[in-house]
Amino acid sequence: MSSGLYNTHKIEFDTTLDLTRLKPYGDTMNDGKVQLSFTLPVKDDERGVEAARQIAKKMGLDEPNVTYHAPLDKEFTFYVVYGSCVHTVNYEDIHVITVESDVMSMEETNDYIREHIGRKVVMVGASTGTDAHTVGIDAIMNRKGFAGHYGVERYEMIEAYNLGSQVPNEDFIKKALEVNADALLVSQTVTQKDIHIQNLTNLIELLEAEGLRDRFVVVCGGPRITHELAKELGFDAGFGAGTYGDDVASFVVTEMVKRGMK
Ligand code: B12
Repeated sequence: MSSGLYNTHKIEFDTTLDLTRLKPYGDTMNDGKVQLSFTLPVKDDERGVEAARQIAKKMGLDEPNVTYHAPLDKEFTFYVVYGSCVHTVNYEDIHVITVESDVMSMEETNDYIREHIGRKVVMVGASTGTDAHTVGIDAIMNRKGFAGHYGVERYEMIEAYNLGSQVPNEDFIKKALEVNADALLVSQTVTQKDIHIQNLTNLIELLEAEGLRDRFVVVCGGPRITHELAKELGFDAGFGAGTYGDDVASFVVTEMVKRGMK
């Protein structure tokens, strides 16, 4: 409807939240708005922009708009595309496997260890195989910790050994035996060509071959690690992005008590 000079016609948006047909949210419910960035191995010109637009459309973005493009070098261009995702998922049908343990503070974990285990818990951690990334394992282990959460080295009742990066699985196990470890903490960041799966599987196979698997609580973590994947590979737990030392410490000590490890 219009009145006078100005058009006061009100656009009606569908604002109903239907969790069986969940879509990204931009400004209004169900608008499906997303922003996507990628690189194409072509030069930065109008033809490349059209290619980026068509690729976004094929990915399920309605009315894709290339809002930014910049050359990375002569034959590679970076694009940012904005558009409305046409796909939906049924949120009601989604079930994920997550680590089920209450997260305790550092003080609570120390008290729990004193009361239920009665000695220091020994943890050995490393970024194993060829993986050179140390920031993740440091976030979990270093005294200063990460984002205001202390790492396990700071816990009075935990004796922690951080072996750093590129530690072969054989050396990792050797050190764990040498210090009589209770828990192994493995970090894996690089997932190209599924190298993390090969490396994590190899660790479990080595432990099983030596009859050592049940001697340790074995957990892994990294940006592309899920609890479900970790369980599938034979680990006790897996932790992804946003994990803190307290999540890991709480899991390890409660798991030890559950398994009667003294
Ligand atoms: C810093 C960095 C590097 C540094 C590492 C320095 C160092 N000392 O760690 C350097 C420059 C050496 C590097 C090298 C490489 N990198 Co790099 N790197 C990164 C970068 C920018 C940040 C990673 C990081 O520090 N994150 C911060 C930490 C805190 O997060 P996090 O690791 O996820 O850790 C958290 C959780 O995952 C979890 N967690 C992690 N570990 C553990 C362990 C346990 C036991 C538990 C419970 C939890 C847990 O808790 C942590 C805290 O919440 C990422 C890109 C990015 N922005 O993420 C790329 C990235 C990880 N690198 C990448 C690549 C490809 C490489 C190289 C292969 C590049 C090359 N071609 O040479 C090499 C790898 C060499 C090798 N042999 O490993 C890719 C990996 C792609 C993939 N999926 O495989 C990324 C994603 C970049 C990209 N977009 O391509 N890299």
